[in-house]
Formats: sequence, structure tokens, C-alpha cells
Amino acid sequence: MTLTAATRNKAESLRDQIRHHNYRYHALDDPEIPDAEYDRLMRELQKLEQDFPELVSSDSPTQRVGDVPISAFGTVRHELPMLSLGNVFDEEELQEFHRRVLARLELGTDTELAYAAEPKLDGAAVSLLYEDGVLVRGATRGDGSNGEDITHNVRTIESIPLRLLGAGFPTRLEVRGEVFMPKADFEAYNDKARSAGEKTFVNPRNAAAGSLRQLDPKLTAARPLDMYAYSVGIVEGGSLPSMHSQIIDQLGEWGIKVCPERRVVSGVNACFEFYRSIGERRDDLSYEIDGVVYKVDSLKLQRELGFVSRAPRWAVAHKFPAHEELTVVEEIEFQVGRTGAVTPVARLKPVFVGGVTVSNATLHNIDELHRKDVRVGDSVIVRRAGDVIPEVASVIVNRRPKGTRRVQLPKNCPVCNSRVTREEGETAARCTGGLFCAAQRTEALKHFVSRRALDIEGLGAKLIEQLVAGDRLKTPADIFQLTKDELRELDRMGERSAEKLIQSVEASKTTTLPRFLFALGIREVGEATSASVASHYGRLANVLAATEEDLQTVADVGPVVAARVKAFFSEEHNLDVITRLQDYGVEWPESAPMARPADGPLAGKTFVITGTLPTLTRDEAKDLIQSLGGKVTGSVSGKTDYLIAGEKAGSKLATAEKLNISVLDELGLRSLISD
Ligand code: D41
Repeated sequence: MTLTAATRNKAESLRDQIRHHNYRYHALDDPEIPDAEYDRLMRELQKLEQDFPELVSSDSPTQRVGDVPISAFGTVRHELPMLSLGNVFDEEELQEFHRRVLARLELGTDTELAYAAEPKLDGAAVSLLYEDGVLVRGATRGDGSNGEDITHNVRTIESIPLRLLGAGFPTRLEVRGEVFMPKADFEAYNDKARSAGEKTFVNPRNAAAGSLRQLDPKLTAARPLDMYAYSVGIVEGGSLPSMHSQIIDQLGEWGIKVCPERRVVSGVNACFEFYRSIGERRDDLSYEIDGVVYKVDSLKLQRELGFVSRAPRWAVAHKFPAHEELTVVEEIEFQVGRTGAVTPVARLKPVFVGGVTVSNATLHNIDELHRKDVRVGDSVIVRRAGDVIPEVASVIVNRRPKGTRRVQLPKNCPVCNSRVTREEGETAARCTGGLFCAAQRTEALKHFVSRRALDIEGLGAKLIEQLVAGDRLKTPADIFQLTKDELRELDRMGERSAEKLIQSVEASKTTTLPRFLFALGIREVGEATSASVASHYGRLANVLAATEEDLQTVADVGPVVAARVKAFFSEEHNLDVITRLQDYGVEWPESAPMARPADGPLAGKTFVITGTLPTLTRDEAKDLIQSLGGKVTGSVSGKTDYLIAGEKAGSKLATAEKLNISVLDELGLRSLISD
């Protein structure tokens, strides 16, 4: 092969791109492209440099992974460089890695070498220096040679011990590991940011890296971060075991958190088996991983193997399919849900991500769409992790074509043309068409027949859409008037399927009160709330008769849910549907309402709880009061006897004071009970 000018230019262009992305990733914590795309650029460059070694220059990004950090933090020079990890993407590349290891060690090709196998956490690598067992310094990995001093921030992470436990540790010990934000905390953080109209994190890794680099440690402290150790650096004034796996175990005994999913496996096939088994459980793990890592377990063999250009020859990362990929937005549409919420959805050029082909991604709500400023034609990163709905994580603004336009919230419903409005303080825009809107009707019906509601098997989404379009279904009650003959006239509906459907409609008539309440699709009333309301009132008549105030005495029901329930049952057409459903034979066993002690020490008294109490949660306080015969409601009024106020009590406290209502703290409540 001859080296042409075109190839030379290609290599230079790849280097420029990679340098740019290194800067975005390492210095700005704001990567522009998904890792998978970065890996492809890097591999393309590596391939070129392999084919044409004369192309390799000492400043090529292949010769150094990462980039010098630029920041307001002090610099820490890593006395021993923090190495990087090579990648393999399939079984063949893994076999090749293993063959190279055996060949270098001059071991036979059938040697069952011991590897330490561990999940590869997707967070931020850090170094923790302990002197005489005391944490004296924390640093980011940076480019591996120089990191940033983040001592104040790592000190706020609860699972990082400020002092090692036990004894026998080297006088200087550098622990290396990965700081991460657990998936559930990441989702909760983003949900909260989204409803507050604030910027969200693109993924848990960014959340961890961004949190570690807060200038104010108080901000880091407020982020739910955790860490697992994966190796050591400096070891002076003492010694450690001779196997990697034993060193990690030892760190665990000194109080450092280590990953519980680690295993020592024998041979390359066992490595692959580990990869498969972790891959199966990937979505169930509480933290995000992007692969697994195999390390030759023996330190003696590690030393023999050494490293090339900053990556050890004795370790490799085996990557999982990416959770983030690059694609193009072909269209932005607005979908109307069961409760009328109008949600922007991106139609995408299909892309394989997280193990499936994705062609739609949610944009959550109009504010989020505007904050990210996603436009038709944009190159975007889609993210699909676990069972989370695929979402547009970010836009690559500098790849935006000319002539794109900002997307506006439609003034009218795309389905029924009713006005679209936004209530004060709500993130969702809503179609005002109610059940007149075919989309809301369709979604309400899908919900009504779903597995956790009336569970009508065979009445799928496509069928409901057909029946709504043909005006055969307007309300859930109409389902029970469908006849076999009219079903048979529908597309793809044979005699037998029609027969079976009629049977499952018939079977669904015998249900339970919690299912029935849930099936009605009252806003904010999910499965748990339905169950709670059902067991509180025992029979539907009691639910219908309950006042808003009384509804608030149900466990987990606050003022918002109580208002939604009351509003639903105040609508004449909803009551009509319920009557018709019962007329057609929908039934459930009824029971007596939950016993409410009428003679407890708090009988006849109405309480409101606000703020944070020192030892009880609000629900615990509510249970306590109710178990003693008291009533708990959500808002302060003339009927309130006591306000139980904890820390950060707000407007309710002011109202109570204005109305001259007795205010007690938790201690006051307890003494009221013991009187
Ligand atoms: O969980 C990880 N992210 C992880 C990263 C791990 N389990 N082990 C690792 N081992 C190494 C060597 C083999 C170099 C000690 C690593 C990393 N390195 C690593 N993390 C970031 C760059 C390299």
C-alpha cells in the first residue's frame, strides 16, 4: 500500500476531531458525541497508523489518551501514571488479547490463566491518597499524568472513608477507583431538574464527573455519589498481596468500597461467560456499566507483561453495546396522551442503541425541547438505557444544517384541533378536548383494558385504534356492547379471534375495586393510590361520597390527588360511564371500610402536618395520628385543630398562625398522645 495525500489528510482530520472531542470530554465535561462514535474515530485512526506507521507522530492522540485538564482546580501530578485501558468489542478480539498475553508470557496456548474479572463502571476515575491511613488528597485522573485536586469534593462522598479501618496498611497508599452516580439517583435528579426547568445531565457518567468538579464542595455533597476501588497506585511503607483480586479484597477490609460483582475466572472462555452473565444483568445493576474489565490476576505476570503507550498489556475492557448513539432527527411531532398531555416526540433515522433499533425518542416536554433546542435535521445523541424510554440526550449544535427552525408548541391539538393550554406551574401542555379527542379516548381505552387494569386480553392497541376511528368505541362502557358479528368485520379478525375476544371481555367483568379504580384513569391515581383508596373505603359508593377533605385522610393521598379524585367523580359523564359499566355486569367484591378507631385519644380532632419532623416521616406521623382516631388532612382551614410543624414549614404555618390554630412540633404531638 502506498501512502497518498488523501490518506495523510484523512489521518490529520481524524486527529483534529479526536483532539476536539478530548477537550470537550476532559476539560469541559461536556462531550459532544457519544462514546461509541469517539471509539470509532479512534479506531479508524489507529488502523491508518497501523497500516502506515510513517503516519504516527508523537503528538497523535493515539499516543496519549485524554488531554491536559484546564480548570480552576490545582493540578496533581500522578507519581505513577494512571494508565488507560484498551478495548475489545467482540469475542474474536478478546481471543486475540488472550493469545497475545500467553505468547508474551511464553505460555502454551491452552494455559488456563487466572483473570480478575469485574464490571466496568461508567463514572469518573479518581485517585485517593492515604497517608498513615488518613485521606490526604483526592484527584481526578485527568490525562493520566496530571489530574485535578478535588480533595474537598471527594471528602463529601460518604462511602469514601476519611480514615482507613483496621491496621496493617502501607504508610502511603494510593487507592484508585471509579466515582459514579447510581442509576436511580441519576433518574431522580434529572426528573427533579426537568420539573424545575433546569438543565439535566446527559448520562450518569457526566453526572458523576460534573458533580466532582463543582467549585463549591457543598454542591458535590448534595449529589448522591458512590465509589468502587479498582486498583492501587503508590504503595510505600508496607506491602500488599501478590494477586490483584486479593488486593481489592484487602482494600474492602480497610473500609474502601469495592464492587461486589468481581470474580476470579480461569481462562478466556470463563471471561466470556462472565461478560455474558453480567450483560444479562446489566439493566438490573444499580449502577451504569459500559462493559467488563479482565486483568491478569498475578502481579508478577503483570510486571512481565508491562505496558504499551500507557495501556497495560495485562488488562482489557470488553465493551457492551452502547447506550448512546448518534442519529438525525427527521421529524418532531406532538403526541397526545390519556390525560391530554401533549408531548413532543422526535422521529429519528433508525439507529441501533442499547440492543434495539430506535426510531422514536421522547423530548419529555416543551420546556425541555426548548432548553435543548432540538430541531428537525439536527444530529443528536439518543440514549436508551435499560427499560427507560429512549430520549434525545443532546444536540450536536455545530452539525446543524442551514435553515432549521425552532419548534413551537402547537396552539391546537394535532388530533382533535381543540385548544392546547398550559396550567400555571405545570410542565405539561394539555389538549382541552377531553374525551372528545380521539387520542385521549384511545389512550384512555388502552389504559382501561391494560393488564393491571381490567386486563382484557386480545383487545390490543391496533384494534382499539380501529374501533375508535370507526366510532364504535367512545367510552370504556362501549367495550361491553361489542358483538361478535361487528368484530368479525374488522381487519385481520377471524371467527375464532372474535369469539376469544368476546370471551375475554366477558371474563373481565369480574374484577376488583382497586383494578376498577385504576382502570378509570383518574389523573395522578396510579396502582398504589387505587389500592389505598379501595382498602380505605371498601366500596365504590363510599369513594363517590367522600369529600376532598376526607380523601386526604387516605394513606398517600394529599391535596392534589384528593382534588383530582373529587373532580373526576363530579363529572356527570364519568358517573354515566360507571353506571353503564355496572349495568353491563362489571362487578367486584365490596368490603367494609377500614376500621377507624372512633374512640382513640385523638378522636374528633383534625390535624395537618407540614415541614420535616425530626424522627417521623410525614406518612408515619399520619399513620400514628390515624391509629389513635385522629383525622389528617392536607390543607389548613377553620376545621383544623392542630398543625404539626417540622423544620422548613412554609405557608401552612403562616395560615395556621393567622387562624389561631394550635401549632405543635413532634414532641408536642407525642405529649398530646401520652396525655
Ligand atoms: O470500572 C472501571 N471503570 C475500571 C476502570 C475498572 N474496573 N478497572 C480499571 N482498571 C484499570 C487498570 C487496569 C489500568 C488498572 C479501570 C481503569 N484502569 C481505567 N479507568 C479509566 C481509565 C482507566
